[in-house]
Amino acid sequence: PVPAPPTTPARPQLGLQAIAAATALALVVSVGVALGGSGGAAVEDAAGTAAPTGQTTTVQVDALHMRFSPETITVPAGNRLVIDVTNKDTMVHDLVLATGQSTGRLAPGQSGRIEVAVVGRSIEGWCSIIGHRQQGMVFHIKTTGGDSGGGASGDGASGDGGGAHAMPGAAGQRPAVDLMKPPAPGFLARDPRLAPVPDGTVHRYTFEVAEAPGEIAPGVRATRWTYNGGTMGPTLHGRLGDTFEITLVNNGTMSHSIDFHAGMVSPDANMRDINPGERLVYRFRAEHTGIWLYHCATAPMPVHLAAGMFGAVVIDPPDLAPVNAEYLMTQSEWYLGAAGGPIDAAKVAAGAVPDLVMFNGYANQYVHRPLRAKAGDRIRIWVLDAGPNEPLSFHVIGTQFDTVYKEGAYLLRRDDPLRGGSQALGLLPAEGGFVEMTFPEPGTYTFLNHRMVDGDRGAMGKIIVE
Ligand SMILES: [Cu+2]
Repeated sequence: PVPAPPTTPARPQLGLQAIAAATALALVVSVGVALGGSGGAAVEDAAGTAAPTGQTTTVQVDALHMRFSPETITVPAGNRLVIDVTNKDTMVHDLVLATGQSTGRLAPGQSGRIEVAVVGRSIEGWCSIIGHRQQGMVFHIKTTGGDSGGGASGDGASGDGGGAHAMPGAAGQRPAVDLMKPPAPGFLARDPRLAPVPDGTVHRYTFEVAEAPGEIAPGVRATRWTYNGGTMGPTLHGRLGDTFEITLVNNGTMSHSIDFHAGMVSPDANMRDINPGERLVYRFRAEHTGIWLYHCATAPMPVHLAAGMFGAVVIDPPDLAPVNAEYLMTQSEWYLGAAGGPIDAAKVAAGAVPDLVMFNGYANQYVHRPLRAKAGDRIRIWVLDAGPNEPLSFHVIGTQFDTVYKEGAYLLRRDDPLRGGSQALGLLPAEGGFVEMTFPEPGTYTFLNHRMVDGDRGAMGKIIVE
């Protein structure tokens, strides 16, 4: 007998799940054949316990911008259903139902039809092109006046399309947040420009800690823990040798603190937890140039940081080249808890996949409120990865960096004799630097975390060049 190959403890379990899934699939297929039986693709019965009414409901559904519109339709139980789908998008889509019917692939401009004999229960649908369902191309059929429970959902998910799902894209369901939704018309993005160094060599600030409600993505509100009210604290900007004096005031309901990487001080007193109603003065001198993280250092640290208690200190290197504009992008993550509530500390502790990855405290804010430049402009973008967990590979589509500065040193300079160029500034949590670039011609240049799943979770923005 052949000895069993060594396996990790997880593998047999995965194998069993796979077998179970295959068995379940085989069952569904055989039931489908038995019920459908008309020679074509297997079609599952959708009638449930509803008696046929003899009526037909016809709906028009458009596929556009990676969405079905309308996304949810309601059909009187017992009616026949005809769905006419028109692909108004610029790419190929289809609509398949959990019961087995499909429009087939639809080229842009093409239409297709699905007919359901009798609808008696909820049915889920989606676009079957790989990745589209995870991007949010889902479709819900609901019934009135009949057995609307326990629908054909395809993967055991609930038929309640309005609910938030914890894991984006898990089991092909709509992500917890719809990042394709625009923010409200009055939405103001955080100013992405780095303000100039203020006068003087001593910079005094008061940071008030408060737990405050706010928006972190279009339509997504949460209770952030903040320095001065924002998802990210104020940006401090100074020169080598400057002194910073920050008075931290705890107006929150729990202990908080602050840790400035930009200074060298004993953590014991300066970074201590202060309780609600207390204050402390934190003083440091800028001994080294660069972009530095500050964050709350109260346990559990990743929770306090991700909840909004972080920011940037920029200490200019002495010989910075002139540029047309200077920006700052700080990446952080959010782990959604209850609607409007605080961050989910259990997700953070588990190292879960973040629900949102954002620049300057709001997912995709510069997609909706782009930066602007002119062809030929030279810009500098300071970049900081606040984390707490995700790395950042900062890339701008359509241009190259001719100057890269990371963690206190130039990796590349504009007059590089080898004509070297750079495509991404790679940063681990708490690392920072800047990149400089020019724009060859007018267009829309997207900047993003080229760890693309994080770009797709909101670490993205646009620069419109005229
Ligand atoms: Cu804190």
